[in-house]
Amino acid sequence: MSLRTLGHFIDNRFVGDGPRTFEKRSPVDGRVIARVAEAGVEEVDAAVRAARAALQGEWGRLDVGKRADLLNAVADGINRRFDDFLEAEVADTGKPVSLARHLDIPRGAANFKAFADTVKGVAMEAFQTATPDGQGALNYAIRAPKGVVAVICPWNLPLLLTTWKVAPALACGNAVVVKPSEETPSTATLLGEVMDSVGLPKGVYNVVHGFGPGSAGEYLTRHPGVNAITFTGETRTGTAIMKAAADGPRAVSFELGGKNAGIVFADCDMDAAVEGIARAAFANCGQVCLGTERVYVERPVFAAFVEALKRKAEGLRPGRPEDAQTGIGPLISREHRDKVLSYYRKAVEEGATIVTGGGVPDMPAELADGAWIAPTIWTGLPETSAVVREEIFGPCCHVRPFDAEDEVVRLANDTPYGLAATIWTRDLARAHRVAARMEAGIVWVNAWFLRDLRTPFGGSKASGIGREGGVHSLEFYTEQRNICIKL
Ligand code: NAD
Ligand code: 6OH
Repeated sequence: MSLRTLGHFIDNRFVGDGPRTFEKRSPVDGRVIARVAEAGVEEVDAAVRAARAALQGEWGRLDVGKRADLLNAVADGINRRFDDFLEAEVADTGKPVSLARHLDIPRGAANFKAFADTVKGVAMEAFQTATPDGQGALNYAIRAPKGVVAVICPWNLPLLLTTWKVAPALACGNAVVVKPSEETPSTATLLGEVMDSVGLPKGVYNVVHGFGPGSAGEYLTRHPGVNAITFTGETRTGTAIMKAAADGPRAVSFELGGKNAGIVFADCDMDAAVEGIARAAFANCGQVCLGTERVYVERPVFAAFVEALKRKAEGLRPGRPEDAQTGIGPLISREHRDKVLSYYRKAVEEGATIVTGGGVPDMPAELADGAWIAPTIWTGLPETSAVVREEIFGPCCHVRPFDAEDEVVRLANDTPYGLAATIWTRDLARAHRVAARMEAGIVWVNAWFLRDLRTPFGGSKASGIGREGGVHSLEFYTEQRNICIKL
């Protein structure tokens, strides 16, 4: 593939032939695949001003039905250019084509359809109020957009997570400035072409490229013209962004890190549990915030479970994304691999038994500069070890036996995070009981990553602030204005 040049998308035009650019490398073989413009203060300011102007123009007057029509047109536009999105997402991330074809790109389109539907059916709150003259008053609350929304995105599911925030923001009538991850600049940029082609008014959707601190991310979150910030990424970054949002202050919606538990009871459908935990631990090379890096298995089935999970891990063939035999792609970058490998070393220092993996697989010479890593399973670590407590964000998990329900609930909840949990059992009463006791924003029973876009999504504890999804997104992307009419 030829070297791509990616500019910012501001006021429905691509800009960015300035002096500041950075290189995007392929995670598969380390080749430079794109040269990307890096936004400075001026470009970020231009994007925020374009968004503000859009709110004051035609977009600000468009009724909800027309906005919903445009969102549906964006979804159709993504589907029309499905192969372009697929190619761009796979090039940036190195993930298997089969995964992006079934998850990332369809969810990009589905997010727009879902929020087009949601916003059309939103009801108003109204009260009849008694007054001393007996005539009464009518109170009702309308929803207005928050204004200019900054959307800061990570690299693991780029289109899926960007559109998960852009779609409700636009459905509610906001204008957005998106800052994609420096690792995955392509699909948000391509989305600009779709937005323009379906007639989205100028300045409603803007994209600025760059890094976090001292770059586009920080400039955007500090910009006083931004009314609200929605962010998906690491908890530590969320803390930095919240400090920036304190000036104003501006509202934040945060989807942050996780260290999610998988709980396998002895009465489960074992094949389904092994399959489900394997996906939760290794899909997208373990780079899913909802993934399972801590697995607790009831003692009678512990040995059999570990053995079956090992076979699954060893069956995942690393390879080129387009190869149908490929079961696992590389990590996003060599830098991220250094971080994951530091945990692989730490596990050994902390006394883990390595069931499988633990290092870097042998790859053919042409892929040797990629960010390849072996899916890894450990046992035998204390709950206090860094590997069991900290989010690694790689294809790995620690498996530990348990004996009692209360014990496993305590173990699963003993974490600063609270994003997700997955429970495997055939006992319905136990499923409800244990699910309700999980300190997590989403709990799956006999499933993982099964999503209904109308449900509230977000994290407890250090895993986030707020809930998005369906009507819950309205709480963040709109502000209610109460109107009191004396009758
Ligand atoms: P990250 O926090 O390093 O970066 C996310 C984005 O923030 C990037 O665009 C980055 O450039 C930007 N950024 C970094 N520092 C910034 C700053 N000071 N100000 C403004 N912007 C800044 O996260 P990542 O490494 O891209 O993604 C992996 C992390 O995201 C993991 O922790 C994962 O759990 C989390 N994640 C959470 C969810 C969820 O729904 N809870 C979903 C996906 C990923
Ligand atoms: C994290 O890596 C995955 C997040 C998923 C969603 O936000 C979603 O809407 O499915």
